[in-house]
Amino acid sequence: MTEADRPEVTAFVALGANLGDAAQALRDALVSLGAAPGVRVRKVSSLYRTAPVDSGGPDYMNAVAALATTLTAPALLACLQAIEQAAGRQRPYRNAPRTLDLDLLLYGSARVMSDTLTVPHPRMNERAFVLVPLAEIAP
Ligand code: PH2
Ligand code: MG
Ligand code: MG
Repeated sequence: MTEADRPEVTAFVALGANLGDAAQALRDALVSLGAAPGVRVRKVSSLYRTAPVDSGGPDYMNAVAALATTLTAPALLACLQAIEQAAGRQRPYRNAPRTLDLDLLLYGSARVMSDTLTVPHPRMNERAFVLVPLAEIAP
């Protein structure tokens, strides 16, 4: 099956940032996502200002987007990581303040457990900064 033949899958992505102009970073990321081949942005939550959880630094801006994608889950992950890299993402230590974090929450009803990807996201149910925006667009 070529990519264009693949059925569209609904995927949910959490967006977060707490360095620089975090709100603008989220808006830019949504534009990049919409421009990526095989990805359409279907719905976007409000932007939420949230206190850091298990990390330091400034408040975060968080949001969740619903995508329709013909990419496989690993290909979508690679796309998210490329957008993080383009936004100057660095990973000096776990949960370090970041210019942009794009986490794949759900990929249709798929369960994925590989060395590089776990879906559904293993910590999404513990995180109000994910669940509140997710409930806004997919109650
Ligand atoms: N992301 C984390 C750790 N802590 N806290 C908030 N408020 N928002 C986040 O996006 C966030 C966090 C790890 O990815
Ligand atoms: Mg994260
Ligand atoms: Mg992440």
